[in-house]
Amino acid sequence: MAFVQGFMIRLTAVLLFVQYCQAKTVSYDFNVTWVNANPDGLHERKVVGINGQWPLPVIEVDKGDRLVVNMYNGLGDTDTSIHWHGMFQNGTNNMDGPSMVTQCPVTPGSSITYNFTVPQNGTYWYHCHTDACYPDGYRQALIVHDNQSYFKDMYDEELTITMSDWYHELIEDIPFIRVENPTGAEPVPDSFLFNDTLNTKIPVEAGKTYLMRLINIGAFVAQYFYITDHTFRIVEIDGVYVDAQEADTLYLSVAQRYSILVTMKNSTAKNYPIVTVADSALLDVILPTLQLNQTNWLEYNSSAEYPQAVMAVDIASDLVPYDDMNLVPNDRMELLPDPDMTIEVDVVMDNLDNGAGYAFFNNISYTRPKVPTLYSVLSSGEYATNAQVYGEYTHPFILEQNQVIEIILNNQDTGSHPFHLHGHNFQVVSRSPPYGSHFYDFADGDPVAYNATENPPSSFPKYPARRDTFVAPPQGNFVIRFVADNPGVWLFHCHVDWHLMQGLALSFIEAPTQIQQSLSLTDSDISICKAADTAYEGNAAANLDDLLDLTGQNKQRPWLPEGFTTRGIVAMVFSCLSALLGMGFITLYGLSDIPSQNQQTVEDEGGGNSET
Ligand SMILES: *[C@@H]1O[C@H](CO)[C@@H](O)[C@H](O)[C@H]1NC(C)=O
Ligand SMILES: *[C@@H]1O[C@H](CO)[C@@H](O)[C@H](O)[C@H]1NC(C)=O
Ligand SMILES: *[C@@H]1O[C@H](CO)[C@@H](O)[C@H](O)[C@H]1NC(C)=O
Ligand SMILES: *[C@@H]1O[C@H](CO)[C@@H](O)[C@H](O)[C@H]1NC(C)=O
Ligand SMILES: *[C@@H]1O[C@H](CO)[C@@H](O)[C@H](O)[C@H]1NC(C)=O
Ligand SMILES: *[C@@H]1O[C@H](CO)[C@@H](O)[C@H](O)[C@H]1NC(C)=O
Ligand SMILES: *[C@@H]1O[C@H](CO)[C@@H](O)[C@H](O)[C@H]1NC(C)=O
Ligand SMILES: *[C@@H]1O[C@H](CO)[C@@H](O)[C@H](O)[C@H]1NC(C)=O
Ligand SMILES: *[C@@H]1O[C@H](CO)[C@@H](O)[C@H](O)[C@H]1NC(C)=O
Ligand SMILES: *[C@@H]1O[C@H](CO)[C@@H](O)[C@H](O)[C@H]1NC(C)=O
Ligand SMILES: *[C@@H]1O[C@H](CO)[C@@H](O)[C@H](O)[C@H]1NC(C)=O
Ligand SMILES: [Cu+2]
Repeated sequence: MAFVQGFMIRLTAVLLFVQYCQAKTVSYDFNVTWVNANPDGLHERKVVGINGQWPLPVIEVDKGDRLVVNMYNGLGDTDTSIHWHGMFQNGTNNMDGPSMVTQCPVTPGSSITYNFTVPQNGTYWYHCHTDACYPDGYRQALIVHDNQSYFKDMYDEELTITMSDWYHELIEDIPFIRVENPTGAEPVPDSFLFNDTLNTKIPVEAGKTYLMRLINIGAFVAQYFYITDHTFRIVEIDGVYVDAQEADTLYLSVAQRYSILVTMKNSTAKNYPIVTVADSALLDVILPTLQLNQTNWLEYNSSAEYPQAVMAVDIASDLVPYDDMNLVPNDRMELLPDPDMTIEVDVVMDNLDNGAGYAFFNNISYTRPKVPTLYSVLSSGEYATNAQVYGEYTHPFILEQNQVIEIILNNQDTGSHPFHLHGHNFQVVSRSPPYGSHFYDFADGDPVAYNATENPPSSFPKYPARRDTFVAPPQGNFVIRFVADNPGVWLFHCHVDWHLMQGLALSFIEAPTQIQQSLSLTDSDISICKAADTAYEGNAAANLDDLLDLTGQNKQRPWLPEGFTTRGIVAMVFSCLSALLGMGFITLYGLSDIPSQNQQTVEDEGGGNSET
């Protein structure tokens, strides 16, 4: 036995060594420019292309490779950056991509080189992380192949499939944060794409098993996924291998990934619909022209017909997706111990003094600092462990290295929100029960905050599912845990881009002293900042002389005076605008889910907030 064990250890070491030797560098040159595309066949528009192409290139690497992407911003009019969604960037926090968090925005005419190793496996994606730029097409799959996965012998071929919502207008041309939309109703997409197009026929061979990597690269809307008359096995979520689990329907919020094994039938007589259905519960208004469901096909036989999916009569009760809480990571990582630090946040949608709708963790709507937060860490010496340096409006939390962190999130909003943590995946230890007849449906009632008494640790899963994006149910709550074992500045935010725009984000400053020991500003970082006319030293207010003086920091707008309510603003706006025919539609989609309140309204106050 001892001999065998010793041999196995040596063999493993050799294999690891061989693997290490084989790790290669995969390089891409990205010249980012505007190109035209018409993916839904309804409307040609300007999209962000790479090297003159759109859809963008799928990045493919093997586990352990180094990925180098030289990006040139040839957009002419728009700043940009790339986030590698799900990549831990362990030791390379400066490669994470969000502007004003770990780098300055890359202005037109500037370049940046992203350069990091990929020790993870699985299905990821990359997307722009500067302002709201990825819905304009700047997003695509990033696949890490792993020929040592436990399911490597269980499939014949791999397929990568993205799904997304799609707008016909440039994001900057879609009105959103403004007094005419006080409830913050999200703009409704014009269509839903399947792998950046529609009516896709995927040729398959009878009897074969495919590993399908599914990624929702959308900006807002979650989607159901199923294949008529086929079940499948879930083997990966967000880069984490899970024990194969039979399922027939999935729910993918934006930014979530699932890998599934689908075994084909033996008969080539028919083609079968692959169906995606947009979660209409998220939409305030559904125009009759909006096609929520899409039929694509497993093509067994190109001379057979391509049947349209027969949709469930009642989507809410007939489409029951697999609950990701029940998945067990294949590595059997156990529930983390009781947390060293617990952060409890409420998700709130409310108005600020301009009457527009914003999003808050507790009472803070994330507002970008004057210096990228990572650069504040690097330039603040021993003050780096003082949260004050990072300004109130980046909503900073200082984490000590290797602490177990717990986030308790209470969603006071009537919509669901998919939360994403950079630099980590997290254990999903609790989530409030589903509401209504349907998984993420909202049933009338009051928000339910997490109650630790009712959820003792003994009720937590022994091997909790881990992922990097998880959905908070409407008016419900969730609890997640992770270990602060990755020094860096990491954003935790809602992945609905509209909500991020509204400020639904907070910052973790994880092990700042260790960050200072491993990273420093490079000449290239500095020249990117200079081109962007952005400070790269000092606190959130760009003050290097007095790191605790935040005078001049960017702030969220002031609160409305006491007594003003959303309902009041709606009433006011409506009375102002009812005179202006033609603006009706934009206004109306903002009016559809006004919470009823019995408080004073703007009208009761007999006055209005200024900016109308
Ligand atoms: C990027 O592409 C544009 C349009 O094709 C071209 O004019 C420009 O020279 C390219 N820039 C670089 C750095 O490759
Ligand atoms: C497994 O992948 C590595 C690269 O990560 C490659 O070098 C090796 O040849 C692959 N092995 C097999 C058996 O395909
Ligand atoms: C990427 O980083 C590695 C390690 O720091 C370095 O050796 C290599 O030269 C870098 N490559 C590029 C293209 O910058
Ligand atoms: C989806 O699109 C990507 C990018 O165009 C392509 O590489 C991939 O093969 C497509 N997937 C399928 C199943 O056709
Ligand atoms: C990555 O793959 C290896 C085997 O190829 C496995 O041991 C490891 O647990 C995987 N990582 C995750 C996060 O699933
Ligand atoms: C297809 O045929 C194989 C080999 O005969 C058999 O093992 C398998 O169960 C069949 N699959 C289905 C879905 O009937
Ligand atoms: C393909 O479908 C056609 C039309 O239904 C049918 O006549 C043909 O036999 C099928 N071919 C195979 C190989 O199953
Ligand atoms: C798909 O959804 C549209 C509404 O978006 C509906 O009119 C249509 O009947 C649905 N298609 C099927 C096949 O159910
Ligand atoms: C948030 O609440 C805290 C505690 O009540 C208060 O000190 C702080 O000023 C508030 N911040 C904002 C932006 O309202
Ligand atoms: C939490 O649940 C316990 C047990 O049901 C109950 O006694 C307590 O009042 C609850 N706490 C809150 C704040 O609702
Ligand atoms: C980062 O690397 C450190 C040191 O190798 C390791 O202990 C830690 O687990 C890693 N963290 C993540 C999130 O990969
Ligand atoms: Cu959200």
